[in-house]
Amino acid sequence: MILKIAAALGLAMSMALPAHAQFAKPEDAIKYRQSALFVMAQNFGRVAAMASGKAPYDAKVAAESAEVAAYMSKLPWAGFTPQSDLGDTKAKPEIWSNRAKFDDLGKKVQAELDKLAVAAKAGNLDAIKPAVGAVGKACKNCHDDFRAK
Ligand code: ASC
Repeated sequence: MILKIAAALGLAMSMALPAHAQFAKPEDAIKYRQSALFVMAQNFGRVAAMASGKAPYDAKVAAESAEVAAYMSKLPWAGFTPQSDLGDTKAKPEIWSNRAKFDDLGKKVQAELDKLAVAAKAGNLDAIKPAVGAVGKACKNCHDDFRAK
């Protein structure tokens, strides 16, 4: 019985991984956040290309891509762990010295991607366009302060 409870607890904790991500080594944390940001950017970029007319508007693809981007935007932040400021990363030390501002800007990206996902789900290209602009601005705001060139 005790063992079963322990096993269930262990399972519950492992399922909570994205929110309380633990990494075996700093390189894993770096890879984790870069991977999440890459998948996020790929999906956002697909919608952005439609918004700018570089790609034909496909409502279904736009909705799916925006939804994936919005979901992915929840993940990278857990990868900015204390020991992962050094290594193969463009993350600036300011992330760790000014974490509150970094977290704020990260939340803004998530909020704007959520709005984009709503617009894309509604199939409204006229609403998608400004939402894409707002996401791009939110990305840039964070990069300006916290990503090395
Ligand atoms: C993207 C992408 C970024 C942002 C940034 C916005 O599509 O990959 O990093 O938008 O260029 O300024």
